[in-house]
Amino acid sequence: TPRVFSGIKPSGGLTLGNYLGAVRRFVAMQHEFDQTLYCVVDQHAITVWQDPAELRDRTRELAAFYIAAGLDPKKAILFNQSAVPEHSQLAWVFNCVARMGWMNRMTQFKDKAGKNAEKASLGLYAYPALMAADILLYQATHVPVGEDQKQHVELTRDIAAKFNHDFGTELFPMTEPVIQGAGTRIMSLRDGSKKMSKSDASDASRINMSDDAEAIARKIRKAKTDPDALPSEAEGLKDRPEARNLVNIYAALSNQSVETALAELGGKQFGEFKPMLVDLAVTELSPITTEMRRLLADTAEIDRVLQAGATRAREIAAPILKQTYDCVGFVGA
Ligand code: AQP
Repeated sequence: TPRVFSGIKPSGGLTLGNYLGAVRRFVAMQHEFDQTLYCVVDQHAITVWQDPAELRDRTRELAAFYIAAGLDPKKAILFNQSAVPEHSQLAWVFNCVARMGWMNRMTQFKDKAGKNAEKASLGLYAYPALMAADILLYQATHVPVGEDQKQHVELTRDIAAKFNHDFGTELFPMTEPVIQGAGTRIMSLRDGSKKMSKSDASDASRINMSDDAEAIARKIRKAKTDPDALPSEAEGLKDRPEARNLVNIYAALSNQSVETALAELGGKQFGEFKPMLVDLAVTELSPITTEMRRLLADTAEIDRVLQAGATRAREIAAPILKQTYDCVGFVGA
C-alpha cells in the first residue's frame, strides 16, 4: 500500500526552506494518499547538542507549524519520533545492515562534522541509518524531501535492498524520494551557493517562519543580488545564483514554474522585483505564523495531538518491527 513518511528536525527556528522544500508538499500529499505520517524527528536533533528546554519548545513549535501550514491531525499522523520507540529499535538492526563504506560517502556528515570529525557524535554519523528506520518502519513508499536529502533516501533504498537480500524477504519497499517543484532547493539570502539553513550563523541569511512582516521585508531588501535586470528565460539565470534563488522563491510562493514567473518578471530591476517578492512572502507566510502563535498558546493541546499521533503510528510500526525481528532471528519477538 502507498504510504508517505517524512520528518523535520526540531533543531532550530523553521525556515522558508523547510516550508517550501518540505511542508508544502506534506500538505498536498495528505490529500493524495490514504496514509501520511509526518514526524518531529527529535532523536535526529540531538545528534548535535540541544538545550533540553529549547528542544521541548521547538518540538511543540514544529508540531504547531505542521498544523498551521495545513496538516490535519485527524487525517495525517503527526507525532514525535522519541514517542515511538520502534524507530530506535529498527535503527539498531539497520546499523548492522549498513556498511561503513556507505556511511563514509554521506556528504551531509562531512558538511556537518566539518574538519573536526573526531569530535562529532557517533549519532551524527549513524543518522542516515536512523532515517532509513524512520521511513521503513512504516514501509513508506514515498518520502517528500528537499534536494539535500536525496542521498539519504538513496541510502534507505540500499539498506532495504540489502536487508531483503540478506534475509530472503520482500519486507521493505524501494522508497521513492518526492523532490518536486521550484522550492526543493532554497538558498541562503547572503550566499547563493549555500542552502538556506536553520543553523546558519547569520539570521539575515534566512527567512524564519517566525519572522514578522517587517523582518521579512528587511531581509529581502538586503538579500544579495547583482546589478542586472531579470532575464525573461530561465537560461539567463544560469550564472546568477542569487537572482535565481529569489526568482525560485517567488515562483514557489506563487505556485508557478520559474518559466512562467519570468514571463512576468523578465526585464524588471531588483528595485522593482524585491518589493513584489516582499508582498508575496508576507501574504503567503503571515497567516501561517499567526496561526502557529495561536496554537502555541495551548501546549497541552499540542501534546495531546502528538500523543494521539504516536499511538496511531505505533499501530502501524509494531507489526513491521515484529516481522523484522522474526527475519533476523530474535527469539520472543
Ligand atoms: N534550503 C532548503 N531548501 C529546500 N528544502 C529544504 N529543507 C531544509 N532546508 C531546505 C528540507 O526541510 C526538511 C527538513 O530538514 P531537516 O529538519 O532535516 O534539516 P534542515 O532544515 O535541512 O537542517 P538545517 O537547516 O541544515 O539545520 P541543522 O543544522 O539543524 O541540520 C528536509 O526535507 C529538507 O530537505
